[in-house]
Amino acid sequence: MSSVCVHGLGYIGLPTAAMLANYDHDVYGYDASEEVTDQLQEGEVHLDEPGLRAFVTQALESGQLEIVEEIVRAKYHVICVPTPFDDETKEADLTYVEQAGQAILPHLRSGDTVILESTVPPETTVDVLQPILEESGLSAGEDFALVHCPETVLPGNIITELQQNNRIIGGVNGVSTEAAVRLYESFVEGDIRTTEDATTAEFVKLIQNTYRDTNIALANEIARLAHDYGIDSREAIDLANEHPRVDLLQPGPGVGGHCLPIDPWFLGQKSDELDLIETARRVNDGMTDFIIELLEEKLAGLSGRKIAILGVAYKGNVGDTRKSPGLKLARDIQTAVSPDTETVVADGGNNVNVVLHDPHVEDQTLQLESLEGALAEADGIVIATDHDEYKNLGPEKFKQDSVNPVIIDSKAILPDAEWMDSELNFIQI
Ligand code: SAJ
Repeated sequence: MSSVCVHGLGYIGLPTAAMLANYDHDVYGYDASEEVTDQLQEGEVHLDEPGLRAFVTQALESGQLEIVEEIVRAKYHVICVPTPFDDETKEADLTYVEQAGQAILPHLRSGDTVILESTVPPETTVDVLQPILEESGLSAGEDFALVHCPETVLPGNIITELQQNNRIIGGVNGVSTEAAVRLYESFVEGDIRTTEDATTAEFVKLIQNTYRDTNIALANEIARLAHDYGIDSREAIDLANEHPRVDLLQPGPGVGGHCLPIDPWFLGQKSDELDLIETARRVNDGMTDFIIELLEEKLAGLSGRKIAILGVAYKGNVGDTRKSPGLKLARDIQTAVSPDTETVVADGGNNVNVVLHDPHVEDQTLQLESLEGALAEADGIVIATDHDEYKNLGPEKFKQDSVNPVIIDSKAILPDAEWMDSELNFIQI
């Protein structure tokens, strides 16, 4: 068993640290945030992910996982820091990767292995991290191993996928790759595929998420086409997927989270070749406009209306609102009615009153309403996230005394037959 220092204790770093600890490695978890460090030292888990609390508690209580306030010397350093994205420049901000490299520098010894798991633009491992680590006087691939091993876990199912997914490991040379394989094979049950090139591993991760984003864009365009032909897009997609070589994903209010809406742009960091990929991004971002068009058409304008958005997490059963389609919809509705509005407000101060509900999100700044409060007197209701809590809502919950609301089920989670039969103004996209 090895000593491992995990840098960054977010959605990837924390479960990875706990996994390694639960497989008997001596793990030191470091996070630059004092708040996160304090909470974890007290045994509190700050992330909403099924099973994570018990998993981390087990690792902490066994003594195999220690939350540290400073980086320590370790045989393996695993970097799981965020790589924020600038919406304006469409560039990755690699500051946290650079800081992690600087923090490892004084502790790096011959024979150690540094693994970058954060999603990064191609060539980051060799162009950004390697020069920083080589300030130590040691050479990557000769004195220490340097590797990119992209994380591939799905939020909502992280612990299972950490173990069961196949992994891709790309070292700067064969020796580096092998050093990382030794660590991952201690807990990964899926196949471990290797490449002796960190840039290929970075590229593969990005094209996986780009494939999914582009596939969803096609589904979203199909939904718009189906609407024009008066067809049920979900039924059409289901039937199309009967073909053995067709596998379309599902339409929705857009694509959120910190991965799919961002990673495609990383591919363009040092290339001008984005075309279809860029169009797919635009199609997905345009789904909020499509929903607004539907609302405007059905309500004869949005001015003076109350619109309830159910679900501001970026997807079902998680509490993460990063790049949430529901929040984008709220902002876009307000901008459509009052173009000067900059922030989401739930007080009806503008010409349209947008109210938000989400049973998984805890963000106080969003002024979330209770479900009853959100639905009361609403002229338009949009289901923007497929939380389980919304799946069993019956038409009677939406019936109002004074208004006949338009209900847009953008995730197709309500049983449409029952809803179509109700007298409500119901649209599924
Ligand atoms: N979505 C659709 N239609 C679909 C599927 C998803 O509109 O048919 C939307 C979701 O509602 C959500 C967005 O796409 O807004 C992204 O959700 P997701 O479940 O597709 O993916 P993420 O962002 O939670 O996780 C992805 C995964 N990548 C792939 O499946 C290729 C995960 O395995 C990665 O580890 C993760 O990105 C990451 O960290 O990169």
